[in-house]
Amino acid sequence: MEKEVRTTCPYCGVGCGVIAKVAEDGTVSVQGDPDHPSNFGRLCSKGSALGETIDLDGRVLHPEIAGKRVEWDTALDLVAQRFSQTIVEHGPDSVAFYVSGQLLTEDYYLANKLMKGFIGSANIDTNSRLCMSSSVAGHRRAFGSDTVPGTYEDIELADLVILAGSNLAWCHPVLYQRLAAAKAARRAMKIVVIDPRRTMTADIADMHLAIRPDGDVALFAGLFAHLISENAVDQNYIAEHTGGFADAFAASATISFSDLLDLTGLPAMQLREFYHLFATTERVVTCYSQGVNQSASGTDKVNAIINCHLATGRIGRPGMGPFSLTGQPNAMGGREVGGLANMLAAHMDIENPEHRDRVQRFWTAPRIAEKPGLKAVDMFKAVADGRIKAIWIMATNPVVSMPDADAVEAAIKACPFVVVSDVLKNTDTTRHAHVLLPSLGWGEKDGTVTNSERRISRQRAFLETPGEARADWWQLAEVARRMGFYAGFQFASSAEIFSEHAALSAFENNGGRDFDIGAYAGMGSSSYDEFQPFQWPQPEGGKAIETRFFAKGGFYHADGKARFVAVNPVLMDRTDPNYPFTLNTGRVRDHWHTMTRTGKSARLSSHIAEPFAELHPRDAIDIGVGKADLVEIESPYGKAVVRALITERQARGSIFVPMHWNDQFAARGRIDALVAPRTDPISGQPASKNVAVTARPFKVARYGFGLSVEQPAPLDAAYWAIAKADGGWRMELAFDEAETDWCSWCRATFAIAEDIEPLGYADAQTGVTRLAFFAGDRLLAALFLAPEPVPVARNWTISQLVANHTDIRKRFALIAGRPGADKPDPGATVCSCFGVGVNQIVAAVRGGCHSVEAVGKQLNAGTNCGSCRAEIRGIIDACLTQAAE
Ligand SMILES: Nc1nc2c(c(=O)[nH]1)N[C@H]1C(S)=C(S)[C@@H](COP(=O)(O)OP(=O)(O)OC[C@H]3O[C@@H](n4cnc5c(=O)[nH]c(N)nc54)[C@H](O)[C@@H]3O)O[C@H]1N2
Ligand SMILES: Nc1nc2c(c(=O)[nH]1)N[C@H]1C(S)=C(S)[C@@H](COP(=O)(O)OP(=O)(O)OC[C@H]3O[C@@H](n4cnc5c(=O)[nH]c(N)nc54)[C@H](O)[C@@H]3O)O[C@H]1N2
Ligand code: SF4
Ligand SMILES: [Mo]
Repeated sequence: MEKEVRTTCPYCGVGCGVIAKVAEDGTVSVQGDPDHPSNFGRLCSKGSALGETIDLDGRVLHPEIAGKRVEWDTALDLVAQRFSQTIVEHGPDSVAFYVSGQLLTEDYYLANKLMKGFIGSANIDTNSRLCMSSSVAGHRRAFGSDTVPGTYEDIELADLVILAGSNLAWCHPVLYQRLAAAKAARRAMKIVVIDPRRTMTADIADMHLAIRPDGDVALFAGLFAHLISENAVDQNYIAEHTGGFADAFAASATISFSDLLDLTGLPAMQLREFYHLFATTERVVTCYSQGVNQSASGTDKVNAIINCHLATGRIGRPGMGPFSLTGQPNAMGGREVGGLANMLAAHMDIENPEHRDRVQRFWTAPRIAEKPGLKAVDMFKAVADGRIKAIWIMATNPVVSMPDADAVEAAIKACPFVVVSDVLKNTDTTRHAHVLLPSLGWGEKDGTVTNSERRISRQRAFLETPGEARADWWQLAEVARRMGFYAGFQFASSAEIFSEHAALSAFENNGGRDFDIGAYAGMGSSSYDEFQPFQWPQPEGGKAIETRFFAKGGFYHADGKARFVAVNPVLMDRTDPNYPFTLNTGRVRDHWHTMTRTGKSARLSSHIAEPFAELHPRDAIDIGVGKADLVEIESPYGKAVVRALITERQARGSIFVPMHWNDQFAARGRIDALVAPRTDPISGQPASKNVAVTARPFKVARYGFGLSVEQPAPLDAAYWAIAKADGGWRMELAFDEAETDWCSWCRATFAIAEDIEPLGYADAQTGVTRLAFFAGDRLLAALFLAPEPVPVARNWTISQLVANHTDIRKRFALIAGRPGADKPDPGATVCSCFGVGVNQIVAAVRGGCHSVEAVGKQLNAGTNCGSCRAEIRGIIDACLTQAAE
């Protein structure tokens, strides 16, 4: 019988409800949960493709020591023994956990409890350091607590929505859909996007402020001064509920207007217009994400934004407030359990002796960490210099995602004892594990996550446990008990852990701490099963549900008041002529982080199939890089080689490269190898969006494009990037040598038997070589080579992996690299849900479909998850502009 389970999407912090259906034959389909208050049934391209990422390909299914399968007991005993021994010999600070906002709250709670209460060190940090820590620090400075005051509904209710450093259309697509729907229904709503790049998100904006990298502090400090000079502030709110106004004003008032223009790089008219719009609109929500957080001035950016909301009293009321968009599915849950090295559990402070005492008593813990532990960048430095001698990495891939990634890899390699808990066997990080522990993945594990609007939802298991994989919390509890900590770690289920976590949130709270879910303390497993999504706080005793904070003050500093923060608008100068460009890094629509999951889906891999660098056309000319050439980017820390994507959307002097590609999917696409380990002085968050680099053409003798039904052997090429395709694999290639025995190269790479003769040709004059290998009526592999980027129609060629080739003409069409006239090439995928390509959309526009809706009607494109609607609108605009010219 078919099974239907309500769960939560494991990707972004929007936290969409998902209904997973498991058919009798075991196939899984997913749809948006119409009753979930985050998405009301919507899903984006990644959420819709969840069913394609849960196969067991590449999974680690048994514990391993030094790459050899062992029993769980052996692995757990070794982990406990090595951690205990290291602590005895070198003290509690000689060990560390590096965890993740993709852990469930229950896993996270136990990791933090074990390290801070039982091992007695605070050396537990998380990838949220790279993601949210500037927001946490900014909130704590302003509010006295890490509180997100608003709700998603505010974004729909606002008359002005500011998206600062957020590519909402690609990174929080369902929130973007909610925003787009609200704007369509209420034309008066204005949207302002602040981003150095013109992203897809900018396409629905009334105003795009193409700010200079890191000009945000100046922009919002200038706005703060403007609000005061225009008397657009709320004097009562300031007087009753805040402190520090005079100092903050003094700091902002010193910036002259010409300095503002210089620091923000914006035209005077635009700056004035934006300031006027903010000053004259009551309902304003300012959403911000990594363009704000991932900066050497990240915490000041957050406070510069909050200052403007506090000054106008626009906080905690419907349609108003600063809104930090969280990235990972459980970034917020991690903050609740105190997963950062400078926090204590349940939003308590490690520096506060009363808080430490309270947590220790609640846990009846033998000790409690006395001081903050090492933040991610410093943690890996301590691994490198030997201060940390044993590390446990869980649900994160630091060799790809940490700044100065090559140094992080070297540190992990040199560390005497490395434990990694992951779902995959081969990642850039797992390959250095002494002990590799197989974890349960999405659909197999049970627990809770908290989204950006403080809403806690259940992730539920609907798949069989594969092999011997076990929940992360189970692994932690087993190790804790083996280290001798029996009493604190006797949990039989995630429900029991959640119940303890809820009880701690209420313990001696009495309204003194924002995070209180006491209503869920002591919850049994059946209520946990029934659990409906809810927003905190939910104190014990069933008090009225309060969904927003701070409309009437009530901040968490000792005096109950918020603080204005005097911020410091400084820019990082590009003083080194050897590294004249600003490298900006971030995300693409259909990939998730280090691609360990989205890389499994052919559909998701078809939107963008290789790492790229967005370059401004004039910069491309200056450095001599042509369309689709390869470009080498270099910083003092490392090098990468990616495809040039020349576009006016990019600002001059900036280069954008996605963070996703790694050693599994590209020869040199791991961009964090170039990112300097430069951090915000308050939050310790790395500045991954503003890195000094240089760029030059990557000269090759031959460009190539390959297809293969089987996964190829490690690619012997100067450049390669590989992606899943329907029916096999696709790869972009480049070679140093012009002439080689390409046939032998294919045989070795694609494991082609000697008795299979290639079809194709090699033209010495043009340097073009084309080879294809068939078995029966099936294509096995093909290789296309040219002295310039290979001009074959990618999507059509890839479709030949699953085509029948009995007809010899079809084989020749493949060699030609283009379809016959009867089968037009769909072009690069735009809509991954329905596999609709750019050429099809252009044809529909030329045929009279002049709106996204009309294109949707004809081709279905954009009618499922809607993530590509901005791109479709862009294609329509481009076609219509072209037609008008
Ligand atoms: N498709 C997809 N979605 C995701 C993820 C994913 O991997 N893939 N990851 C999730 C996670 S963990 C996170 S944290 C979020 C991140 O979500 P976002 O923060 O929206 O994504 P990013 O692409 O990292 O960066 C956002 C934008 O900041 C801009 N920016 C760079 N420098 C500056 C600056 O100085 N000022 C301003 N104002 N803007 C600047 C960049 O050009 C970029 O367009 O996405 C989540 N959602
Ligand atoms: N240059 C640059 N670097 C960045 C960023 C950027 O914008 N630019 N963004 C930063 C941000 S915001 C983030 S959030 C990080 C993300 O970076 P990471 O956290 O390193 O990226 P993921 O690929 O999500 O890694 C998750 C790992 O956990 C495994 N996994 C999946 N499910 C489970 C599970 O249930 N249990 C366990 N134990 N393992 C599991 C996956 O296979 C994968 O190996 O990257 C940061 N790095
Ligand atoms: S917006 Fe997309 S990725 Fe984010 S939670 Fe919803 S379905 Fe998942
Ligand atoms: Mo993130």
